[in-house]
Amino acid sequence: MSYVQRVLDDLKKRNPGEVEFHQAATEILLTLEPVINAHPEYEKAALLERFTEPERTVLFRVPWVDDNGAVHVNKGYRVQFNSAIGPYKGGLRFHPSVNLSVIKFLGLEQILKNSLTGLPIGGGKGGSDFDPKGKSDREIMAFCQSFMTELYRHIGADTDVPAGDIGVGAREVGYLFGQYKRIRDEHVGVLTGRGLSYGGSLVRKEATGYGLVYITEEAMRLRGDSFKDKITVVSGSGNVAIYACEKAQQLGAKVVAMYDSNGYVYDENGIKLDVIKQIKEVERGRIKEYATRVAGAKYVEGCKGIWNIPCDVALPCATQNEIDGESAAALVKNGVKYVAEGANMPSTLEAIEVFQNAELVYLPAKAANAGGVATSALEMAQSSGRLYWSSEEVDAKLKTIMVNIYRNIDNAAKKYGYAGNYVMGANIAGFEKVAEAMMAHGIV
Ligand code: NDP
Ligand code: 2IT
Repeated sequence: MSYVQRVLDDLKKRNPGEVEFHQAATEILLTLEPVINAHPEYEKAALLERFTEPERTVLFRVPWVDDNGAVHVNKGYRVQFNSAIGPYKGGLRFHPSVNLSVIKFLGLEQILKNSLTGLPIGGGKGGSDFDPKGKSDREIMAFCQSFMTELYRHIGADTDVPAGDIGVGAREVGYLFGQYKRIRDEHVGVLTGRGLSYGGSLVRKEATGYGLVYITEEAMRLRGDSFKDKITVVSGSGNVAIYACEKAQQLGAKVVAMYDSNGYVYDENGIKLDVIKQIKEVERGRIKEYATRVAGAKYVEGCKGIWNIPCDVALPCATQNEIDGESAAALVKNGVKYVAEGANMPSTLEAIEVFQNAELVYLPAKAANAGGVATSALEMAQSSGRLYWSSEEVDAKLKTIMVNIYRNIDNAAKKYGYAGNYVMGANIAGFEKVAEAMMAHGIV
């Protein structure tokens, strides 16, 4: 049995029931075989065993009081996965589906994603099974303050720098930062995605969605193609989805559908993003509302049907495993040309196989959505330098980073004889740098 296969089998045995973690580890480890074969010293140093075991896992209780005086207890997590190339960096997710397996899959992905940005950031992830939906601002604040009252002792601007993810946006980052600053008496860049009035970076809010479109645009450009008139489906209607839609539309795409966890809207005239922003960013409402406000648009209950809509470009931007084998086959049958992942692990292993066996460009999450964390690293640089860059400067850096990521994953895939396989390319290019740093540090 190969070293890679043995590590994967052991990982499944030693982390029973962690299905999302097993899925991410399977997708990553099996593609690393060529690098491992080229470096027999890695096995002697138990490099993969160390790479797949978090350096530290923090689990904690988060008690809080709702507006009626009832006491609730949620679970809090921070997985500090790998600090070989920089301080732990990665978002916090607040969603009822959060558990240790979800945070570990996200953390493992984050190590390689952060490496691909070319910036000095290690991998981490955290969150809670708290559900922000329907909570008052005071309840959100109470929860965030309680969460940070434990988390503060584990993080720091040079140790571990959290940010947003599902259910954690500008409002939550604000409350988390306020509590950190109050406890530690330090105004430092300990969280990214901060508001512009207290150390945030221009373009961070837009960065994941914009970056997703920039890397897809580069893949198109090299094929003599562009976003112009491309029928595009974007899943989700949160931070990543909204700014992916915005940039795709600026480049001439026609985005015809988006969803939230209840159902999707289809607008053959092209989604009116100002209406989506009003419903989602201002009112925190449901996407169903869109069909009552825009003539000609229709709402369909349930999410899965969105992938049956014929499109040239699919940008999954909601959550893990939103595209299964069947949905992938429907997209391929309808002639999709580009699939680029804004969400983390939105495609099941079966879906990835369908995409890779078809004639299309498939850009996996850790490369395609790296623009968010890359811009977080730019925010860290600005915090350390105690200065601000203009939006033009940040946007230009983001674009360069995304183009470089495309080039690096393309080259890595070619180097090992897998041209066009960006899953191989992204995993290998991300892993090589982390592996080199870990070897340099000795057995730690
Ligand atoms: P938001 O909370 O802003 O938006 C999430 C969106 O996805 C909402 O529309 C939400 O619908 C939908 N969604 C969540 N869970 C489900 C589900 N189980 N089924 C269907 N729809 C669902 O999060 P973000 O936009 O920040 O994150 C979206 C994805 O992008 C995640 O996978 C995240 O890990 C990834 N990502 C985020 C980055 C960032 O900078 N924010 C960076 C890189 C990746 P509803 O409102 O109904 O719950
Ligand atoms: O998945 C991700 O890359 C994020 N949620 C962003 C992490 C960050 O630190 O900006």
